[in-house]
Amino acid sequence: MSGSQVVTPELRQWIIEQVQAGCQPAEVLASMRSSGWDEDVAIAALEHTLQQFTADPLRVPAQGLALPPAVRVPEPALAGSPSRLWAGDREVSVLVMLRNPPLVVLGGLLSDEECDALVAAAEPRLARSETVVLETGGNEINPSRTSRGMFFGRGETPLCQRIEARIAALVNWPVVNGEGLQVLHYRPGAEYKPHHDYFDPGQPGMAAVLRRGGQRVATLVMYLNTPQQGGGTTFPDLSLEVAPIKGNAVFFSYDRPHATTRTLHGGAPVISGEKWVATKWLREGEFI
Ligand code: PD2
Ligand code: ZN
Repeated sequence: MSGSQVVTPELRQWIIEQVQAGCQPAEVLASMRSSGWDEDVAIAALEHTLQQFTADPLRVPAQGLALPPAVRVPEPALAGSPSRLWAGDREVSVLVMLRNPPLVVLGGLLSDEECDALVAAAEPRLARSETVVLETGGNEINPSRTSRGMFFGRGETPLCQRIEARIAALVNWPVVNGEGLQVLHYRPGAEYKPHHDYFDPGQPGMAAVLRRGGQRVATLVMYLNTPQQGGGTTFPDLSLEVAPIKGNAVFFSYDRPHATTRTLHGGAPVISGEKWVATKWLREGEFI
């Protein structure tokens, strides 16, 4: 409980040492949260300690401590805690809802036939998944991501169009702000280690990525099959794991490209069976 947590001089010294060693304040906050510190107490301790620390002109400058500004994000109409949401052409169940970060687990977003059709269309086009290279903005194979995947162009097929329109209606965000659907396939042992989906704006290669519609502001992971064991979507900062169930999905948004959004997430290793997902990323503006 926050009432019993006391910020000692030793803790302040530890915070300063972490920052001097090159840790970002958000990383220090995440360490404090994972060792049991109440979030409000940890933020207050960080702010107070770093304000005092950076006020000393002989020490590190205060730059880099400010958060990027918050932006508007897509959001399903969850006011009044509905158990079902209208998604333009079908109703979807609300299975779990979190306010901070905004996260909702949805039941029945896709039909079995839609899941199977997406898998069938994607399978011949799969290649080892890549991630964005921060320095250049290009793509590369990354050992932390051992799935195979492919991208559909936005609106590439009538099925893509139907799903994109459904998502747009569900989260109140224009179709044109969406990237094309990405389909991923994981075999036993394959995983996607925890990461953020937003782009780090401080990295040089990001200017080119951000020109195509600005930041990512939300993610929808749709499960196209039900693996026998493993393959959940994990949220380490929330101690949450979403079970991959065919036709269901998890949606979450992040209003700034910063770890304080607590949207760190990963695809846990598949233990047995295989896993298929489709990911939809939503941008601030029109994705071109
Ligand atoms: O496959 C997943 O569960 C998963 C987990 C984390 C997918 C993504 N991230 C992604 O495509 O960004
Ligand atoms: Zn992700």
